[in-house]
Amino acid sequence: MTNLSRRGFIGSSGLVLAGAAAVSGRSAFAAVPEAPTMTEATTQAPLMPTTGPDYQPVATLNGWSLPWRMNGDWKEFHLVAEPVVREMAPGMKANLWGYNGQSPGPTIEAVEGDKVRIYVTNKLPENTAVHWHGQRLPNGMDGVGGLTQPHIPPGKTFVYEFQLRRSGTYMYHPHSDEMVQMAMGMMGFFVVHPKDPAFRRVDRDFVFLLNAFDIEAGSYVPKVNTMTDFNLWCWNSRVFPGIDPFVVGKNDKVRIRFGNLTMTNHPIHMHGYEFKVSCTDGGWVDPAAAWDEVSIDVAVGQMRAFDFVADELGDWAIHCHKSHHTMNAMGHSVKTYIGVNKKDLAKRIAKIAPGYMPMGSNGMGEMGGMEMPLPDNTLPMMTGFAQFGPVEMGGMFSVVKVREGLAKNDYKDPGWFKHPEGTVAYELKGQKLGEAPRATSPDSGVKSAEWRAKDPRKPSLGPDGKPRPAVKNAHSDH
Ligand SMILES: [Cu+2]
Repeated sequence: MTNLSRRGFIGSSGLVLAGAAAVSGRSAFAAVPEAPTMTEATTQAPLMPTTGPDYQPVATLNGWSLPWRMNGDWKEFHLVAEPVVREMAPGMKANLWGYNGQSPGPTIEAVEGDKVRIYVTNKLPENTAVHWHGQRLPNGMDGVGGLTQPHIPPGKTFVYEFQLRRSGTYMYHPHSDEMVQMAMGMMGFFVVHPKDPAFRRVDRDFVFLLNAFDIEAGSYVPKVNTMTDFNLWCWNSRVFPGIDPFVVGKNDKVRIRFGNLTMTNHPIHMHGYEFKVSCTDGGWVDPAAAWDEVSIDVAVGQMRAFDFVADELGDWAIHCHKSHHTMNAMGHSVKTYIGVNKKDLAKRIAKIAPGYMPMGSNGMGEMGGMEMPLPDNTLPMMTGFAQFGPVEMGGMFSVVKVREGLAKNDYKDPGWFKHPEGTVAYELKGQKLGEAPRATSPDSGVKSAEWRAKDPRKPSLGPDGKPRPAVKNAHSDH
């Protein structure tokens, strides 16, 4: 018997269980542990260790960690693969597939050396299997449907048993109709804490998975066959402004870990600090081998963890540096109109297509502060308001909020940063600028292009006044 279960046995809960078993005549433990479910999409308080070596539990961004039970010297978890409704940001919900009520599934946390038994119940309408990405384990526990085990049919429960040989940063995801099941949101984080509580220890440890969905405006189900042109770029199936902030105390040692289960790479950039990559899904990085970065690219199927000491107070942006990934539900075929005088054009197009709104002539920034009519269950392309106005971001964006005097494990949003006086960029007033000659903008004298609005319902006429033959390629008239 391990130290942990002995402690449980002499505790009061152990006595209650023993008593219940005596009365019912059943084993102290039901054959399959309970499968808890989560109904909220907000970051839940970390799950403190109650048995075994001490460790700093992780905070799963807009997620939670899966409770377990000890059964002898086995740590037992129960995952349920099932359809879920996930709020992706206030104002938009999606019908996804996930585990235990949410997408992604709960984070599994355990300790190096633990023997884990993971029950997986399939409540999906099709087969599944779970692969434990990055783990050293017996081949038959690797979770590749057809290759290392039979697929788990709907309604059935399979059991995975293995010992956690290495501490580190891992994930789990289906290896059965993988493209569809990951496009539907099935995935979860798996953290193995070091046996030595002091090893690479930090004060705050955040985890999230990068995922992407293609959900048409006004609809709820992702298009699972999309390969690259996704319109919702997510951290843990959430988009900004729905992604919770990373709340840290001043001088905390902080670790941020993420894994990429999208179809493209993501250069994750954090403002305000340089950091060092401390861990990948292959294991810990020797500190002597790490160099300072402010952006770290995470390729498809990879995981990265970086560490820094939070010694600069403030609200520091953290985001994917691909600027199309900090947008929500945008149409990529929108034309660029910067510099075009289209006041008149918009009016003419609106006659044919009511509600038409062209991209701004001065850029798209003006859309961040605009209230546009949108279909139900559709998020604005870029929003999120902070203390100085619209942030003009969506998708893979959040804020690292570094504050003084936070209690340990207090992850409550502290609000916006109170900048010390004289430390915010300010408008120059009361002075005349010396002006050198500038290039003229299209609105200042250059002849505007001639625009015509064409009604697609009417045939276009050739120079002879007769309808032109139908054109196959819809792009040929641009
Ligand atoms: Cu990205």
